[in-house]
Amino acid sequence: MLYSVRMRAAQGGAHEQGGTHISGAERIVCREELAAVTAAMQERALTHSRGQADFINIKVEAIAPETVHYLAALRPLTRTAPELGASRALAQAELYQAGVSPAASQAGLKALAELSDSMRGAMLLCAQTGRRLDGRGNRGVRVSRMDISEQDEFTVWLLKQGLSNIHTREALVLATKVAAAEGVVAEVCWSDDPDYTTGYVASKAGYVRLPNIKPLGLPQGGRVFFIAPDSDIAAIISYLEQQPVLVTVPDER
Ligand code: WAQ
Ligand code: MG
Repeated sequence: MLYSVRMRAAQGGAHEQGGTHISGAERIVCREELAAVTAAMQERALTHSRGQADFINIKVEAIAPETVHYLAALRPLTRTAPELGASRALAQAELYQAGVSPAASQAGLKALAELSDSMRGAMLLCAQTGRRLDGRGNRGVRVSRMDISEQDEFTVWLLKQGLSNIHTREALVLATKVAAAEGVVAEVCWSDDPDYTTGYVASKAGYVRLPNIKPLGLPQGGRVFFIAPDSDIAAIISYLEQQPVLVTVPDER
């Protein structure tokens, strides 16, 4: 049996009582790893750069191994712009390439830039009009039940590309699951960790890292998933929240 382990932590009370989102994490592990993984999640919530959590929710649920979808990781690429404006322009260009209209990508970047408090989930916007589709308000849609299939092999693969940090590792897993959803055109993200200023645009075509997309010290970040017109929103949300996914190292070409 495998276990989905999900953590969300807030400060000033639980999320549903208006607390500020501090940290979240999603893993899929075997029985032997459970104790260590839940302990590490608690520690992460209590020592986070966004502040010390006073509410931590850790949920453990068994997953039948045969329900897991295996997906090859998106290939990462880095496009470095010298400052925020140029980096966001690159984000817009990448989103356009992926099939997001200029109006929709503008609406998405504006929605992220204007967040006063970080959400614990993502906003779903129409890739054509930029209209919000998920109706989840400040909560957003939290992608869950995903992890790396073979941790050590994945580490080696990332290192070969000069990538080693935990942000990239976790974001690649999430972006790979999201990009594989039927109806998802692209994603844009930057971290809510004040000390992490690299974001990305991801689509079925790949994962483009974008350094300098936010100012250093800013605790606001978020995610926008752009959805093709006429998609089944309930089915997309159900896949994002429920479908177990393990991400594998892509075959060498
Ligand atoms: N599902 C949906 N949205 C999420 C999830 C999730 N599981 N986890 C985080 N978010 C949203 C939420 O609004 C957070 O406030 C926001 O994303 C940022 O989350 O390769 O660290 O975990 O170097 O702070 C990009 C890495 C790192 C780029 C992004 O995001 C690279 C990052 P964070
Ligand atoms: Mg964060």
